Amino acid sequence: MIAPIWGRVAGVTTSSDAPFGTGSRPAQWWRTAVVYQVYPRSFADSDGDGVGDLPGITAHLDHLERLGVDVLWLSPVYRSPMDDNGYDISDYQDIDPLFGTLADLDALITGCHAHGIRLVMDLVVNHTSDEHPWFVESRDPTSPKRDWYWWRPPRPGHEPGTEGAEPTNWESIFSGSAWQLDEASGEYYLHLFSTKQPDLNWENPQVRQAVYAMMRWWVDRGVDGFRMDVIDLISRDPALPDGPVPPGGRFGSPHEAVANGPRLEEFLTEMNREVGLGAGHLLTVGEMPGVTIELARRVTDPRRHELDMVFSFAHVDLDVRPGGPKWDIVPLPLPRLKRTLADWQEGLADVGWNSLYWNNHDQPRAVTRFGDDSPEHRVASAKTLGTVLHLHRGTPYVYQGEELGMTNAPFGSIAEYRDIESIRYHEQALLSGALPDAVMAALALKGRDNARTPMQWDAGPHAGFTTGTPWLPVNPNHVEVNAEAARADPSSVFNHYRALIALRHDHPLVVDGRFELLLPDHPQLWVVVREGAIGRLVVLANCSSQPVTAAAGDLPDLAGATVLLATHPGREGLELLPWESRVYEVG
Ligand code: TEU
Repeated sequence: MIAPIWGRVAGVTTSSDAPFGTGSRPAQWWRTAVVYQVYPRSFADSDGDGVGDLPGITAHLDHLERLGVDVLWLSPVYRSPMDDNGYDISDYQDIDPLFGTLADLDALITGCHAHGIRLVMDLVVNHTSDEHPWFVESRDPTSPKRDWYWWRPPRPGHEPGTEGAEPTNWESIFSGSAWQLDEASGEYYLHLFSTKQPDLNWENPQVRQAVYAMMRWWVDRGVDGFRMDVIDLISRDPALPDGPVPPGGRFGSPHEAVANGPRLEEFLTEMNREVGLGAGHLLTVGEMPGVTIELARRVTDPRRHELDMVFSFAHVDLDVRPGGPKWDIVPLPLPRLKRTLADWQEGLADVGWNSLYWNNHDQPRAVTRFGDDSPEHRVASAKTLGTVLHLHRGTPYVYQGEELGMTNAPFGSIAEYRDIESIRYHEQALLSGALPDAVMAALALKGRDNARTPMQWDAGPHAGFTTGTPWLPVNPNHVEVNAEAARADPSSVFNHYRALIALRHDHPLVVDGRFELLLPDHPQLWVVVREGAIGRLVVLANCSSQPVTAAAGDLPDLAGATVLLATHPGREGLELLPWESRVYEVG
């Protein structure tokens, strides 16, 4: 593995064999790092029950080391009733038996560190499970924990349980009302996600202290940071105002009242201080579906001691009709995608830091969505998408299977879906009169199970993921698209990602070069320049399935430039094949 070049960025040298989490680390080590996300349920099953688990991950760390990634972000493995595959947590300080034990997690941390990889936990504290002891206690109106959640009486003048009696008109992100009536007390509780994910009340200082204590416990256990689930939702407008109702709709959007709320940054600063997140060796990344560039600049400004970086949704919301749900899909012209990423590059150029991602466990597969997953173009388009993203300035995130060019899944009927969001959307959309074919078409493009089919390890039964029956069927294309074949093939997507990651470790311009987007309106070409005192890199990419010829006058002078990485090695000239891309080093 290529040793990270911590010193080059921070101007400080450090011993790369110092134990993780101890000693002094240079500030902002994550600027040179690449993060790999593991969705444990779908990564590797060690015990044949059809569900991935912790020992399965530990057994595959060689795959991550070979790829060269620096950090593993682990989606939730905590105790959970699994209503939302672990994003509904009933015990923050234990592991769900489905995934293993605390001892298995300790073994994973040790194994990661032995492979030179840090481990970042998912932190889901906007809500708990309704089976968390805090919420169970909170159901009693006289309990001191009543105020730990958002309990409210019915709307004045309405009987509990009748239509319109919900305290606000808010729609849950998983469809239907965001309020659930508790028959025993006659009051409702708020759940922005499923009914089994009641929202915590961050206004209550005891809630915050309980969360910080839990986080300190994990840091003491040896984890290297946190990815914070929907952290932009933790502060609300205390008046809980109704949201605007779209024409013909029944519910209003809670967005204005709950996203980027008035105390968000106060809470983040407090968390940073109370947990010691600024100690230098930890990585924090906040998932923020509603974040703006302006807010991201503040939250990731190191002087404010909030977060290291955030996940913006700007580029993954572009194929949605403005203001509409994620299922209301519109075509996405390349210039809009380029412009959006460039706006974030420019917005955070002098202050703060970007995260870079195409994929995660909630998004469809990038090669299907932004590339071309046909047999002719799958490999080249997966490589080119990787090249373009990793040559932006920020910390890239690779989602399991992305490094193989895994594609969306060919689900046939709703019975094949397992994701609560997809199932609830299907049910609610049909109830409100949507055409079944349109609903299935939207699910095929955007359903989260596309990202959750099992990791494709080899061409054997169930792709080598399990010896049992997988909880979600493997994609039949695992016969060709799999890790074993990819590792052995020098021209695979895997080896291209490996080279991209090595380039980030080796080349200071990839980390810190000034970013410039050229030809912003070109419908096929994506051209990026990264420039610094030591020279410049030029990324020339054809992001289309047709050939294209670039005009020399439109590009920087490439005379004498060296090609550092290419989808089609050995080719020269300005005519690019479909999805061909090159990274040039100039001067
Ligand atoms: O997701 C938050 C979120 O708003 C979306 O990405 C969501 O998954 C949905 O697709 C929007 O339509 C986070 C987690 O990443 C997700 O897996 C959880 O289901 C959700 O929070 C609740 O914890």
